[in-house]
Amino acid sequence: MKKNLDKKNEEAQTPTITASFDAVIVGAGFGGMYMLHRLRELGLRVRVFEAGGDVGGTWYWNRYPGARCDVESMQYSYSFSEELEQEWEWSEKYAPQPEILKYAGYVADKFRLRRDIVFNTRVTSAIFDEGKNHWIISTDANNSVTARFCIMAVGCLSSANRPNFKNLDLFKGSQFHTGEWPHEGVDFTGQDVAIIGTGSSAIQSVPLIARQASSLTVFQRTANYSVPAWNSKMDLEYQNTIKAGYPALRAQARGRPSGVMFPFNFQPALEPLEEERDKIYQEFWDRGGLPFLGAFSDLLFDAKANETAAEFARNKIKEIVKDKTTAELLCPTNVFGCKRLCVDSGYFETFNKANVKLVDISDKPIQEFDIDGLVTKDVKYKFDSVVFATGFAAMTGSFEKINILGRGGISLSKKWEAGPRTYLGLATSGFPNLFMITGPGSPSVLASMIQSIEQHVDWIADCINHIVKTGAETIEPIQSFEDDWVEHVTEVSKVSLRSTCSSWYVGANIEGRPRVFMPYIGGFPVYVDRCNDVMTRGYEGFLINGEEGDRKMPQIKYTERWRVTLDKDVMSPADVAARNAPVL
Ligand code: N01
Repeated sequence: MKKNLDKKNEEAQTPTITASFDAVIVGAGFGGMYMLHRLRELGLRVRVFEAGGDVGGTWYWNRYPGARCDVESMQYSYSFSEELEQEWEWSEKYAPQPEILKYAGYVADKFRLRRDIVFNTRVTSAIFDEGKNHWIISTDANNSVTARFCIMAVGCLSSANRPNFKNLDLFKGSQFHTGEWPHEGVDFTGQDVAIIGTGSSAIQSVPLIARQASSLTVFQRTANYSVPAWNSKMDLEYQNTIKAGYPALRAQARGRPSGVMFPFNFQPALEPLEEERDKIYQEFWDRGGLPFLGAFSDLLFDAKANETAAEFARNKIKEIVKDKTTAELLCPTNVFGCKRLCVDSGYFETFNKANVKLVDISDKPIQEFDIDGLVTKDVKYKFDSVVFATGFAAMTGSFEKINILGRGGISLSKKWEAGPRTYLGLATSGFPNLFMITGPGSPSVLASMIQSIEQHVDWIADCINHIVKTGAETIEPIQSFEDDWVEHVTEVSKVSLRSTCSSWYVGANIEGRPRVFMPYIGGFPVYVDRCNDVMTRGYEGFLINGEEGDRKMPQIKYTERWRVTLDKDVMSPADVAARNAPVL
């Protein structure tokens, strides 16, 4: 067996090289697109490989009915080009998936990105050649190229989780995963449909599928909190006001732990009396969406404070859902906002429809599928189609799909077996010249994604430019700095209630994965400050050409715009951790 494996590795390490580049980028979502733009500006020869048929990444694949962004459109957009900011017009407060995809296409056209992107091509391996200090990148098109730098822009939520249900192959109906939705759409008219999962994807798609299907059965393992989006057509006056002051808005957003600007109440939740507190909750509920978490300062730090928000949200569900048993089952019992808070348009209301049924599988899991449906402990359900809204192998899943081998042939999957280990979520020791955009250990999914992406890309572009300009060959994190960062990421996560439940943030949505809090929860500006310091100190914590010290001061070009001022009015988990004190 070992012999076979050795042979396989040998074959993998001697591919025929068809081209050489300065940099290869894996993925043409918002991260890969912007990385390409920056590296081309620096005069590098770059090639992007993308598994999908066009740009857009997560927005290319997630085409399920109702898919839309949960960050307001005016903030969920690139900020690097003022011209782009000014000319693009969003049609709704929260943009729907087709419009975000159109935006990605528009950016690709405007900056002529597609000419350096190879579509419909999945990278299968990236192997570091220590003799030549370059990466050999192979694809499923039987093609291998080399590159000095390899940048993983593979996304945080891109590897669909399809639970291994017994006998699923026997099922003769249609199967869909929300994260890999057919491009031609799906017509459920006249069908009995099942949906498994009640996370954001289900919460967005359930109301629309219920409008079409004859019947919809929702299989719920864990109830989820959701705040209404109150989505609306874009108010032109609002859009113009934002466009007139975009730099100020972006700067304010960068100062916030979440990287998003929204009203925030500095008061602790237990300070006002119940009646006054509920009035404040109602105000934030009426604004809708994720900003509800800003109703009080300590909702994600103090369990008692959190329970007041949880109770408010549960009461809303009970007000909306007419059937008492269904309403009770839909009421979550875990910490409010611990799993990613969902944002909906009529999710709970949908359970008042005669054709929609909720099945609680929390203690009666799905046992198996059969030819025309599925079986739980004691009930058999029949349906024509099943929708898996079962989420993703978050943060690390897309890395695991690629055979990434660093120094000494060490595999990244092996190195990350007990949880991802990175320095700042940007790079990992033993893998020289390999960068990741919004990798585990960076704020990524806990901040506005495009903002997180832009900050990483600018930092990586400046770093690569420095290596190239100084004539150095390699850069990679120092093990001890990486270890300290991993420890810090874990320590900071403990001050937040978000670390307390079985969410995809900790990998607990999938059986057998290590339980590690993966994104950096210390706050976007705190993190950005750290990245800036590392750069200003000549890439502190990195080995350059295998050596520490004797730093040449870097020329900082793109990272300059990320010199943020921490918004001291808003509670940052890193601040809290540093003070080692509970929040008021
Ligand atoms: O995935 P999820 P998602 N048997 O992991 C259940 C982003 N996003 O695709 O909670 C039965 O949240 C699982 O149950 P449990 C956003 O960041 C954004 O909905 O693990 N059930 C859960 O209910 C979001 O958080 C938008 O007990 C099983 C569901 O499947 C992230 O993507 C829109 C199961 C999965 O929920 C992921 O959201 C959509 C099993 N074996 C997504 N396995 C925006 O608005 C899993 N489940 C931008």
